[in-house]
Amino acid sequence: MQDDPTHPAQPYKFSATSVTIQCGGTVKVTNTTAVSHTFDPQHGGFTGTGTMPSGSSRSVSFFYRGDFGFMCSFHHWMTGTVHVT
Ligand SMILES: [Cu+2]
Repeated sequence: MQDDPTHPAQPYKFSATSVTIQCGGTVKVTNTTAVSHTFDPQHGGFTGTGTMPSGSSRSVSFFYRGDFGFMCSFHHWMTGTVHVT
């Protein structure tokens, strides 16, 4: 996650909103902002991180093929999709 100075009313975003990985692979998520975020599923399909404090990183594994939406539970405009092939 990173700051988004182009949207002052929505000051955070995921630096990548579309990610493609192979089944069984992982996505590494890093919070580069000063506040907490999450990397959680919109409709299931993977185990979310829960709260990630400022400066933290997590690796999230994907064990099912398909397209899985992710979001920040604190900032609902922060969304994206992982494509698992
Ligand atoms: Cu957030």
